[in-house]
Amino acid sequence: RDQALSPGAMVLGGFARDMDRDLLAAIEGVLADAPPRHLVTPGGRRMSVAMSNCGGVGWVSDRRGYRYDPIDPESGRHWPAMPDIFTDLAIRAAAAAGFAGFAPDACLINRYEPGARLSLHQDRDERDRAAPIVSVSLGLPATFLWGGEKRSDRPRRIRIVHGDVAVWGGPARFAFHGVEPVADGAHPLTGRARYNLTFRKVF
Ligand code: MD3
Ligand code: FE
Repeated sequence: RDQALSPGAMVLGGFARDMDRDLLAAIEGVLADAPPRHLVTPGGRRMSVAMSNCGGVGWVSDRRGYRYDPIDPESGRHWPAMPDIFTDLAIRAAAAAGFAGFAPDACLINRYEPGARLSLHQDRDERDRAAPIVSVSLGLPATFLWGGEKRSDRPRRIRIVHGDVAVWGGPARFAFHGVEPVADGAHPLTGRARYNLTFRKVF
């Protein structure tokens, strides 16, 4: 069930499955301190995905732009600490995909309700361009759109289910990617929701 998608990019099928309940409990803990919110893009559009963060810095967007900020602008406090179970998983997944020594300092938590989507984009707000990104999916299934170096490259569609972990770095680090609108449904552990954790080394 592992899939090498292109040099530097792979899906580790079910890599996080045996920890799903512990991961979801840790997510609940973080979200109790930093509730998920629908950020606004610099263009003024409300994102359909609700987001929060844990770790040293968190990704935020508003009318002024995108940035990594050590402070949650909603609360004025630091983001919650990254739970050890998150850090351990991210390091193990990166190593399994060939990126030894990954040291994430940020974890973005994306919550998708049915219909929520992420349009095609690149992740390029991170200062450390050598580190990979690790993505953990829980709850409702999704279809990743996996493009190329150029926005106009026709994306591949990749089905991602509960417990799958994707890792991309090296030559795949700046590929365009997105998530199709999540189909309606209910997952036994998350209900009508999909969670995605993305681990990054920003600084
Ligand atoms: C990168 N989140 O938060 S990465 C993000 O499901 C984000 O919420 C996705 O993209 C989510 O910035 C998880 C999905 C992904 C898929 C294919 C890729 C990232 C990729 C291909 C190349 C590079
Ligand atoms: Fe992304």
